[in-house]
Amino acid sequence: MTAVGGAVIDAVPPGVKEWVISLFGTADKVALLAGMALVIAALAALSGIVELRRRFAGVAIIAVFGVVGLVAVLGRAELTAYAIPVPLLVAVAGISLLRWLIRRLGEWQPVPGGRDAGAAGQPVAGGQDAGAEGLPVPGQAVPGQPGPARRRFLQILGGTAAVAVLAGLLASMLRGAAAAVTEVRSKLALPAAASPAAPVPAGAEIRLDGLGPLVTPDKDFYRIDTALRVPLVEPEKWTLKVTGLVEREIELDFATLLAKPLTERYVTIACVSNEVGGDLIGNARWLGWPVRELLALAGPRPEADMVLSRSTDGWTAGTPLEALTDSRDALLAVGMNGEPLPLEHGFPVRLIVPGLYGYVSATKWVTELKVTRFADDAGYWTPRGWSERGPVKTSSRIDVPRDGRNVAAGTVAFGGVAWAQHTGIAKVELRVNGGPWQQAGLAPGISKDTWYQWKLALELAPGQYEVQVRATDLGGVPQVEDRAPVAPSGATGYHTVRVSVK
Ligand SMILES: Nc1nc2c(c(=O)[nH]1)N[C@H]1C(S)=C(S)[C@@H](COP(=O)(O)O)O[C@H]1N2
Ligand SMILES: [Mo]
Repeated sequence: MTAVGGAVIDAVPPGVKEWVISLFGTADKVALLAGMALVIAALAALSGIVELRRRFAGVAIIAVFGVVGLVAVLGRAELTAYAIPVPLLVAVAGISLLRWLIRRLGEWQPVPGGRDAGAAGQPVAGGQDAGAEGLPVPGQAVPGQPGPARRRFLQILGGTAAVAVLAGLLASMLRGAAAAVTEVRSKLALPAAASPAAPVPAGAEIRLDGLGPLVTPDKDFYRIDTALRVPLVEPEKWTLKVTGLVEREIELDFATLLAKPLTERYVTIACVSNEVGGDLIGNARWLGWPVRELLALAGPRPEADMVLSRSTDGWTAGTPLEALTDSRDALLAVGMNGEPLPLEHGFPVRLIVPGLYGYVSATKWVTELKVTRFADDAGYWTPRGWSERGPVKTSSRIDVPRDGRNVAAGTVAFGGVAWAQHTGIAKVELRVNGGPWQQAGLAPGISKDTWYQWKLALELAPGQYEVQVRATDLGGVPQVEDRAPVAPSGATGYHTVRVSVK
């Protein structure tokens, strides 16, 4: 089911996926799985009805579904040998269950003639095999059997129970594997950074009710990926290969990585799917080995201009080679906010690149860096309608007061965040009902690679107000006013909140 779900995720047009993400937030996978459970239940019911009317017609439906499952499994990059028989076994079990139920039905419930009985007036369903299998001949009631309504209820109950047991077994297997990796993670001690993060400057964090923390705790950090279940990667077995257009291919294991002099930096990462005013953005302290040092060992060839990083689940990102070799702190990260990466955030190793959207840079569960060219390779989202390059767009957000709030007349405190990773923010301004821009108080950022908090107190008399925010980066470039949707390269436009002052 996860394989079919993955294939669904891979196949749906980006627009639909974005719509689903916006509908369900990051719980979209729950919706997908629930939707698929409904589809499967409907297919099962359909198979039963069809099979009852025409032998093997229902079996065919299940078989087709099994083949679809098999194709989906084979199409997944996280393919493991044990995954192949799963859809086949499920299909065989489904077909056996279906035939068994139909036979029971034949025993219990004589199918009345005429429903689908054909020219001869013989009952069709159950009829053909009843003789062959020595079952009661349809048309003759079997004494001592429960009534039809109760029978049907019992069958449904039995079928549901069987499915639930199977699902439970599968779930507990997965949970067991997750628990093992969770255990390894909890015992893992990360080394101290050779190059620690500079301390957070005094005043960088503005205290204002409703304004989130400057550093996002792991548990609140947004999560975006195509993985239906979190890839479980044991550090012991993890390796990273550097391949492609390099002088020397390199293979790195986890112990070797931890023995390198590590760098710790605050970096704000954002999703290209983040709407204006959205929360698919977070700021964390990442510990890792600079990617440029690894690439320097491999020696990229002069014609290379891109690194295609690949995750254990087959997902890929295409990052400009330059962003991984210039002076910015692009990291092969092992730590997040002082702990090993959480499983959902890429344990044991992911990429973090300041200044680029996650879809072209932040590969979680990373296992390969292929040095290549944009002309020859593309990351996962590029052929699905997203830009080849994904530099973060300068943006700002009003967090306080929230859109649609009622506030008391007088001094109203506005606050929020602004970001232009790797360029930095110079100023943040607010305007009320399209009036003149007023400069907000900008807190010192931790670095150019992180978001900045800002605050502005406005005197507001009773009435309706529309308040907008805009940021200007340290190069003097203001954020784009024209509204653009998230696809293909990130949303633009001013975040606007409406407040009623009473
Ligand atoms: N393996 C893998 N890594 C991935 C993705 C993915 O789908 N699979 N999604 C990327 C995207 S689109 C974003 S925005 C970031 C999000 O990282 P986070 O979930 O840790 O916040 O991860 C990136 N890394
Ligand atoms: Mo993203």
